[in-house]
Amino acid sequence: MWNDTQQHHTHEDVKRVYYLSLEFLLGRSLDNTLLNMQCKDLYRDALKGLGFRLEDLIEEECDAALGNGGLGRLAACFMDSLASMDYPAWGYGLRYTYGIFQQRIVDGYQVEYPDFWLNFDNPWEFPRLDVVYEVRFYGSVTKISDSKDETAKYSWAGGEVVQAVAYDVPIPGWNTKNTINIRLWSSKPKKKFDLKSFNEGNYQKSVEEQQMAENITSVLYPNDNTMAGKELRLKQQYFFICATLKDIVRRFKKMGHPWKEFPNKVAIQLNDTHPSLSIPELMRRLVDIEGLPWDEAWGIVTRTFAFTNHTVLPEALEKWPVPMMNRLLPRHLQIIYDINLYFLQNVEKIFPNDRDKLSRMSIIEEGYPQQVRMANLAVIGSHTVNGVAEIHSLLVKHEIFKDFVDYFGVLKFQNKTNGITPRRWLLQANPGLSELITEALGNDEWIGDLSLLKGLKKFADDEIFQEKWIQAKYSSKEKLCQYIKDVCDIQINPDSIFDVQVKRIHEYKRQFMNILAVIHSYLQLKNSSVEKRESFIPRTVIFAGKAAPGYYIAKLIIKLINSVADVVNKDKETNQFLKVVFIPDYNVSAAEVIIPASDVSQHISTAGTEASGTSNMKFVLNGGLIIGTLDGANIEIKDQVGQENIFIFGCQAHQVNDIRHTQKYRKLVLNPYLESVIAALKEDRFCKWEIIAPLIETLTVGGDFYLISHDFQSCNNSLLSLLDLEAISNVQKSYQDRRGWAKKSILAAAGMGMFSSDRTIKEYAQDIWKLTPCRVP
Ligand code: GL9
Repeated sequence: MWNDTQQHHTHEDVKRVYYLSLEFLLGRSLDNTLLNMQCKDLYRDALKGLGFRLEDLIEEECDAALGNGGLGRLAACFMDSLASMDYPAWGYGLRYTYGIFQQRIVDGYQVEYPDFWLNFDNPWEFPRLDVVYEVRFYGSVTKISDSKDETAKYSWAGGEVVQAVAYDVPIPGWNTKNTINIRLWSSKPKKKFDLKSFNEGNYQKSVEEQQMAENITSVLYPNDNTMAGKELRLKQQYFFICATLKDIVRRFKKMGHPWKEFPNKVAIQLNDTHPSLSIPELMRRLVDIEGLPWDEAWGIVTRTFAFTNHTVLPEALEKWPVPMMNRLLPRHLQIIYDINLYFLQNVEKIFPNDRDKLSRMSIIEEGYPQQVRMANLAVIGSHTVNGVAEIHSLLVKHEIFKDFVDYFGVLKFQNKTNGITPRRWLLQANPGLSELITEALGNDEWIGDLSLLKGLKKFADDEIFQEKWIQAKYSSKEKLCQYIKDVCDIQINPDSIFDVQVKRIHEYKRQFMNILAVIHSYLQLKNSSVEKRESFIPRTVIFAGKAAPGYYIAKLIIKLINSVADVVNKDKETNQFLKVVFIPDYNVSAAEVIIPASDVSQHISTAGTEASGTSNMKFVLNGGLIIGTLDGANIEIKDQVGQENIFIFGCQAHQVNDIRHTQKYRKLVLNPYLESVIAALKEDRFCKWEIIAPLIETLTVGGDFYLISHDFQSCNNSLLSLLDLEAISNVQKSYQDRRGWAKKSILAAAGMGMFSSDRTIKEYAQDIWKLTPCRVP
């Protein structure tokens, strides 16, 4: 089917979309593949005949963890949707030898271990030793014709040359033959061994060169929402897009179309700025190698590329020092200068005498050293720019790319709210709930059309259905209990409220605020009488997530969570009411166990900082309710599920600047509850004060940039509305609440139709790629 798909697309000579991403966070493939190919039962029986259990075999597989978090997982969900909806699509990425590091917790601290996921080979990849391209770095540029600048010819030669070898990963769609391809590049030395150097006694140098080539794809940079700035990272980016474009161009040329047809046959989506060197690279291919005039080439380039921005955090916007790029990619830097020159000349015509505007819009940022702004390059070289949720796309238009909106017009800037694939995140992760939904709706068409979930609304008050719904949730909770027992050796109570926050650890995501609120709850419990405690609904607060290895404050947040967990879990007076768990090594497979089990989950970033979030969608789809801020896709989720089925708190994005300003110019007064929490920390009640003092100082010294103090009160209130110490004091009341809760949970899940990545992909295909499905007969 994999081959048939390619042959059919070639035969039909269709337009293809290429999704270029430095990250694909695929997780495991076996279960998902069996479900998508609708042969899981058959396979289970066959295995049984051989004496194996499918469930055991599934657990043997390593996660393919070639991504950091949301951005890489989004790419994986998009591949599933592209395949399932019969789009002619390819994913392109890198085959890192080491994926995202494995996290262990030692003495409460994160320790990183290499993720050597290929140790026992990867049965899902097919090495394509016949698909190999050379990639050049460094070297020099010579002018090879004397004509005027615009038609001058240049050649780039010398330097180092390495090879890119293709590894193909099949992505079968659900309920279709369409099986698309993710092509991942692995770097290899060009010549096996430099015998000349060796004979000259330069053994060390020849081995080093081999090493250098293999280094390029050896490790995924483990940063979330920050840029690495290392030369090796820039090498990875160029290595990736050079091989990818050669492959795309080769496939196009095989069909024998004239160059002007390129944008009608090829759409390239840039997943963030990471692959945006593609823009000068395609220019180089067209002008230097294919001999097209500059303007014609630029027309082709700008009708081919589209760019997705995934964050507004300034520390994530990629910039490369001009001297570094000049050394590594001398011809590309020249091309970037030319693109910039022609662009700024045009801007100047429309906005004369606005030097500030020109300097903001320039691809080159002045300074020592000068820097290449990759976001400006991506905007200028693309026909469409999109954000990933409504609020984020507004910030993209009105703040980060405001000048470009003035110049290009607003139509170039779109929104494509993220989505998740219901195949992995409901059908696979939650078979119990899936079966119940299929039974209630009368068929399984919801798997391919998630909007059909709205049919569950009519069961929201149905007592029998509610009971089944609660049972499905309960058995997911029992599974998570077992998982936590296995990996953390902590016994938790499946009847307690599971309150979950799992995502990369980051100040803007405010796990810190969550754990401070947990301390507050604990102190309240400690100060309550025994009778009062009895009326407290038990709660288990579950954290998981990795911190970037160089992110000191994020690592302290992990230490604080574990320190609080140690004390709270051991406290015999309170531990039947409150427990805290930090699950180590959060990854896709852990998410598949954790997400179906949550009663509530926290998505509590400072308003205006989380572009979208996608786990928020996964939790609600699995019948969990959100405690969240008005940020990212939370806002659209609230609109879809109704505000009575989501717990919203905290300030709004448009208020953030004023609050920061006020805090700066009047002395910041911390919330009194927060003061008492800090007082307890100063008494060393959880860990030594010296250890976490630098973390607490982000509230008091730096000016509480993420507004934890400001939002703390309302954060606690939203928790208290769930956990009010006075509330729900008898069995009958809690039983009533149980039904009320089930109703909210059903209605929330029923409202999640629009968050299928099928919907997202359909919008990209129609509005950006101009791509039509092509079904394999
Ligand atoms: C992110 C945003 O932070 C998320 O809010 C968004 O949901 C995803 C997908 O659009 O993109 N941008 C980003 O750099 N990361 C995101 O998750 N970080 C990682 O993927 C590690």
